[in-house]
Amino acid sequence: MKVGIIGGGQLARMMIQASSRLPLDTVILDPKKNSPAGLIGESIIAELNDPKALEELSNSCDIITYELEHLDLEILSSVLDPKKVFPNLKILKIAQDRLLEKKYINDLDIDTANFRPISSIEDIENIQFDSDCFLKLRKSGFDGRGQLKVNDQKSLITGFQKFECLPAILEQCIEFDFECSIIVGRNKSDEYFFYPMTENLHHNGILIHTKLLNNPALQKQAEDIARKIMGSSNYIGVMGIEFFNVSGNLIVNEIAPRVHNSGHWTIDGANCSQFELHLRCITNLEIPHEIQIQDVQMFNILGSMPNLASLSTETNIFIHDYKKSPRENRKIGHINGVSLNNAQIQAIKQLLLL
Ligand code: AIR
Repeated sequence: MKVGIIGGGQLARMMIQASSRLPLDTVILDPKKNSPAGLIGESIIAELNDPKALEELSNSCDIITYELEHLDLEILSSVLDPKKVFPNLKILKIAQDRLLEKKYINDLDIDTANFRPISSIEDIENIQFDSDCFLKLRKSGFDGRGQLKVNDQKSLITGFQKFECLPAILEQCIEFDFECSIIVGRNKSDEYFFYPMTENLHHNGILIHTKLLNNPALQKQAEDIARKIMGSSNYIGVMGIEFFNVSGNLIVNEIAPRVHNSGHWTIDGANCSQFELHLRCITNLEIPHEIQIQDVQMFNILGSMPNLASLSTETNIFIHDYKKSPRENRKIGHINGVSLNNAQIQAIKQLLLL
């Protein structure tokens, strides 16, 4: 069986690495020859919205998946056989657009931050501010891109103009205790695999650290929410759901219809990584019925690769280098640490300037 992956970034790279344990071949589509995934696997080199290349991918693969959501849905729908695409294109459409996403979630009786659409300067005229808000582009923003904090009409208008008056939402800032997430897999037989939740620390909207949360009440809430979202959308594959914890109540921040950065710890801390689980779910390979977890933490490496030689001989520390060129705040690798002692945590933080 062959799986085609649209996108050749680190997420595709880690899927290819996981596929070596499975009876599967993979091919990626990416415009760059030396993309993180292209460096280790077969690739078709073309733009992600090139209909001919997508057709080639579709014809040569049994199953198609994607590792980023900002794709041209019209082209995908016209070229790909929907029976081969997982997660389905309906949930991709929802997850691509913050307005559709929030409405979908609220319609399932799941809480999100309060929001309103902003499509023109006129939409801003009657807005009264009683708390800080985020102006967020409906489409194409991630890792803190396409969002701005605003607290009055003037800053909102300036922000909207800075975003070239593209469709956006205005979202109320949530006073949360901490941010957390769950990674879940669902297969074609409606079987679920839930990883334990993690608490996530962000800096400027970019994830820098995850550690296991270990909170049964929140875990139960998160699993119920995941079942509602994934069941109602007939979701097949792995999904990441990000939450704000507000006094023990989970509020959904956003969903990712793919493997997720806050699940990278599963490579070294679980019996089945999120990448392997995703491949198993979409290709109908059996998924594990038991979960074995280690006490693991993940630290993102942003910008450029520091000299990590001092960590590389530690047997409980695993360095993952995506082989990307350096760029400010770019996710270029991560470190997983199993049962780290305090000295090791300090050493990692120092090297990563956290
Ligand atoms: N990605 C996809 N959505 C969010 C993220 N972080 C991953 C995918 C994608 C890569 O980040 O693997 O290909 C793009 O990273 P960059 O640094 O090239 O922008």
